[in-house]
Amino acid sequence: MAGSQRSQRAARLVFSGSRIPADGFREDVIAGLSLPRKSIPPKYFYDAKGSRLFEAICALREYYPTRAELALTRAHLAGIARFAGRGGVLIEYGSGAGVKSRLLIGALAPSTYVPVDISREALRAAAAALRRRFPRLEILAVHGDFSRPLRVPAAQGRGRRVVYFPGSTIGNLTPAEALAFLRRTRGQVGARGAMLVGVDLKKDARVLHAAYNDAKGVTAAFNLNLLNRINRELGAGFRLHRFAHYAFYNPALGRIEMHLVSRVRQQVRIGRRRFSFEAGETIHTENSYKYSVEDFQKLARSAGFRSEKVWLDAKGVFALHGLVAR
Ligand code: AVJ
Repeated sequence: MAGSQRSQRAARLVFSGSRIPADGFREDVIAGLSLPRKSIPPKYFYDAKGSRLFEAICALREYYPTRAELALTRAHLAGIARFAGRGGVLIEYGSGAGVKSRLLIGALAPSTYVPVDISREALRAAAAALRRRFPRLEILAVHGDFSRPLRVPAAQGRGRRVVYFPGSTIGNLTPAEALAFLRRTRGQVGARGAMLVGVDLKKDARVLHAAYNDAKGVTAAFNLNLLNRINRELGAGFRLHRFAHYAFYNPALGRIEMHLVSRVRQQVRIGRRRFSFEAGETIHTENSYKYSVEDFQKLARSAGFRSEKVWLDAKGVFALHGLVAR
């Protein structure tokens, strides 16, 4: 049986060949704040505190995607496993805390699991927990940024490569970026490969608005924590009470936009540089695109995939697409 040949060694923590994620932080922040419309990439939300705040968002009453995706994964686990096949190599992008990963690993029994995450802390904790739960599973943890080309270490395990990309993280990319990302992934899994992508669906703007403007202010804290991180890691002088969380649904572009709005006209120092803000000027910190089933199928098709299966939760708010190479 394949299981007896599985590696017995402890979970390895392999660092990807791409740049370590935090390397570009200073350059990206300075470049983003120098633009006529200021912006900072959302991947920088996830320092240790940001990762904890994101976990808290996932538990909020208003934030439906996490629960919906977990429910649909539980409900359709056997079908998902039939689609993906057993005993292959399971690669997960943005693995985070990994509740769904556990379900999937249990059902797919991959020979090798390759979690890729930008948060070193989250990755370490998740790899250690999985190690205890699945002692015979080979785990190749990759600390890296999946939004850029990434070298995934050669797995011991043979068999089909399946990329798991849950959480609607793909919504952080513009459709053009998502297309390029899917194409690259298509190249990575090969002609026999597959992909499982979690995608948040378009829906009533009030539901979307509430999900990104929760009553407890956790999403606001998550957004503002970016300024804290810049202060701490880049020696900046952002005063957090001078900025406000601002999130809204942009129906023309089919996306939630998150911004930090300057409450006053002000200057902020980062190291020896100064950046000016008008009152009401914003830093665009995140997009979260929403796709209808058909929209996403079209995108996948242009990227060289065929959407073979689509699973929805009972309320019809979230989709999991099973893509195969075409
Ligand atoms: C992790 C990108 C899927 O866009 O809903 C949650 C991040 N931002 N609340 C999302 C997020 C504000 C989340 N993703």
